[in-house]
Amino acid sequence: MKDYRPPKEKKMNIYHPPPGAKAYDSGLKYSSKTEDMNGFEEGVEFLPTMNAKKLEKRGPKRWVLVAAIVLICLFLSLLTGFLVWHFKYRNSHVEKHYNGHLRLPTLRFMDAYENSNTTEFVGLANKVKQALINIYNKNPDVGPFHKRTGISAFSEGSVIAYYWSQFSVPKYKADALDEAMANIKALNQTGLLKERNLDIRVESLVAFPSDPDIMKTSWDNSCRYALHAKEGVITSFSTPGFPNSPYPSNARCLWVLRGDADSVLSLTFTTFDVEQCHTGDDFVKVYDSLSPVEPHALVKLCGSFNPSYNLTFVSSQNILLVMLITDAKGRYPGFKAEFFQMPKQMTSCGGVLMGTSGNFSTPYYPGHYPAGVDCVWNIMVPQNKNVKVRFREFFLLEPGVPLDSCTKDYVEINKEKYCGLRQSFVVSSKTNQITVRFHSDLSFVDTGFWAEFLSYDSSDPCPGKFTCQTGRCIDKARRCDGWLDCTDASDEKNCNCTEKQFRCRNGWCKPKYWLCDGVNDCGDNSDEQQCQCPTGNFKCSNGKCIPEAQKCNGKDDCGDGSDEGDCGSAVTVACQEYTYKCRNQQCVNKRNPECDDEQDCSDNSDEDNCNCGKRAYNKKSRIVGGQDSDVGEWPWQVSLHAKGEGHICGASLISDKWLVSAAHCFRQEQFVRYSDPTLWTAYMGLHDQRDRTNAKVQSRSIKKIIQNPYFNEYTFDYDIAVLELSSPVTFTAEIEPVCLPDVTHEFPAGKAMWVTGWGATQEDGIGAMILQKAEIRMINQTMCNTLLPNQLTRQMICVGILTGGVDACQGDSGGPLISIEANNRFFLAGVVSFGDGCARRNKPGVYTKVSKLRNWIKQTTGV
Ligand code: 4AZ
Repeated sequence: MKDYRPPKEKKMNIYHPPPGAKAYDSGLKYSSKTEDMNGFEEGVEFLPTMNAKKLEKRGPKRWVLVAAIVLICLFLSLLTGFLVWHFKYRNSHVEKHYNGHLRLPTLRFMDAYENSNTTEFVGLANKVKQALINIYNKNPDVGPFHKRTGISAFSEGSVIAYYWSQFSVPKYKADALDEAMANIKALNQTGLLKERNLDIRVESLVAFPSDPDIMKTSWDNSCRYALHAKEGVITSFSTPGFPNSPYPSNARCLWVLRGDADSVLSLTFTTFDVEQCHTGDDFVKVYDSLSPVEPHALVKLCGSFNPSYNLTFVSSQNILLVMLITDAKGRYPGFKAEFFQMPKQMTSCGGVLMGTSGNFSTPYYPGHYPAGVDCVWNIMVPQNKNVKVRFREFFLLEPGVPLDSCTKDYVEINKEKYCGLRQSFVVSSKTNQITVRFHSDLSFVDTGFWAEFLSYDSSDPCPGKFTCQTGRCIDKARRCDGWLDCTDASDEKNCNCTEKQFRCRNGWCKPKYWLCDGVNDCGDNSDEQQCQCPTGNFKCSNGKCIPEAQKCNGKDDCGDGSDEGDCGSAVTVACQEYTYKCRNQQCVNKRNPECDDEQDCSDNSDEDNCNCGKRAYNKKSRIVGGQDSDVGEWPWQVSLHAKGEGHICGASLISDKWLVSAAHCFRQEQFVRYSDPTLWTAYMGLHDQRDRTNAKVQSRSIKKIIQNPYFNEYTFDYDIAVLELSSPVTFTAEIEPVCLPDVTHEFPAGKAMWVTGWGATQEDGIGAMILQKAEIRMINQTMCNTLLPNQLTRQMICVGILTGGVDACQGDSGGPLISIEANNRFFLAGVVSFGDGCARRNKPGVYTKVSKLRNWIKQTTGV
């Protein structure tokens, strides 16, 4: 290029071909003769004649050349675009996996089909594989993309073959493949297909897309087990290494369980402890099939269950598949399970029930009912009577089913369907007959129901009582008292309000002192409307109205801090009485920031010492009201025994060596010095008072009892004490500390809380043997003062169910009142202190307010 000189204006460089060379051909023809270039000869500069690489720089030939280059570039980019589209998008493939099964109606099952190493298995598997490929090849949306098919098992029912198929399909054809596989039956048009040269018939062919979680290829598939039940024998199996070492990580373990033809299997997990559902991806799934397909999944289990939780499942055929999927993290023991076979007829259910009363339940209750059953009970009571059915327990919950649709498992009576979890309810008939139908579909099962039927006199269904429209009988005094005692509210309809009541807009009568208490008692909120602040104002917790602009301005305009307590995300603000103080002395204006698993303080001190308030066992809290707890449900609960007297008070574990209880439990009495620590023994991990020697129980003597110095024996003000254990306890699944709320922690009125203890189960009654639990609600301080006049101090809260019937009682004192806070963490909101009797109407229990005494606990125990 060094010979090139820039061309002068309007002058052209002309290419001189070397002797014998052809003119440059760009598609347009140029003459190389200079005479053709009239008028352009002057000033023409020439490139060296021998430089064949030099191109003409000017003149029409150059434009043609440029156009040609542009066209070529355009063509090349189009080609590149097409190739990218073709290979990256149009031709990019996705892997698709399906599981399914089919029936071979002309064959008879033989034992050899149970073992995949036998020649019989291999021979039949090859035939079925080929039959499936033939079927796939009939559809252009399926056949061309088929990669692999395998037969995983055979079972009885003529012969049922379980298979999996893998496809590699261009992305844009994946939906068509899904659709074709969902209608795979249609490919097998006649429904009964005799495969040419294969000598087998295929029917009832189904395919389901595999769960992508299950299809990961990097699993260690080495744990596969095949077990066949023996007549009259219970067979046990467990996860590899159980209980001495954790189950393998990144594993997919399968247990194929079988029974003899015409039997069904009963499977029970006797111990179950895998990774918590919310922290990892480990789970166990049980299928009513030998294919791991969602439409035949009976249950998906994760976390841990205490031994008393019923984990029994019954198959609808003589097969079950148990699958354990584990991820890379976590070290958990796994499960131990047992199964046995029983005759299929035992699953039969329903029938005719006669008499004046009786009981009936879903098959295997309280074990889980089988999938795919239909039961019909025709109930008939004497001719001159009517009949009602009371469902005592009702658990028909299926994942993903809206409670108002009951599309899967349900009970049907008088054309109305019932499903989900329900508290005791009654359905009545206006004749002497009623028909109860129960249906379970092919997937996901629950424990079902147990119910009783009763005959009643149609002219007087509830002698001496009020009859709800649902058929339930309630005390006459409960009619028009403002409480909804009938589930359909029929006890509160058509009432004349008394002078102590006001009339809601919807016509209901409610006690006057419920007006403006912050709770929507009327249902239409009319009891709270006259007391609202004018628009543009904020209503403080103490009822005061302040301009909206003063909310979250860093100043306590309400006087109770309620305008500054909850201002969204934590922001460092000037410290006030109601703002949470971090260890670095900075304050944040987020409500209840401690141990909520979010960093709110810049030094993260709000999340320090948060090894508390979590329980190891899964808990499905299904019933409201006093009832038996499960083992490990309240792992901070402590039973305090006094020498020679047994259980006296409850307490809560707050660290490995400190307990919180009520000061009044340790009063100096004339003959017994309850303040003497040597009198007491604390039992941790206790469930049943009769079983204190259980290995899960840890007992300790008491080293120190510190009553709050302000405790008042007469008013029960400051009713709190801390107790030091003689030596620390070891935390286990049944023994864990509870979290303590910060001084600024707020528990709003109406919040549900749990109270637990071995106290009396009725006023003047005797203590419970099994730890009891009851769900109650926080009541606002104004209402508490109205209901328990002149009794409450600022160190007390009142909590209960004002209709009565649920409460703490004698022997529960000192025990925990628990609030479930952010991320399912359990906080000690109160200590059982006293009450006006037990479970009386309008007489909630009184509890020591722990948040108020948080600093004192810290000072005395360091916790
Ligand atoms: C008691 O005597 C007691 N209803 C505890 C709580 C209540 C009543 C009595 C609350 O230990």
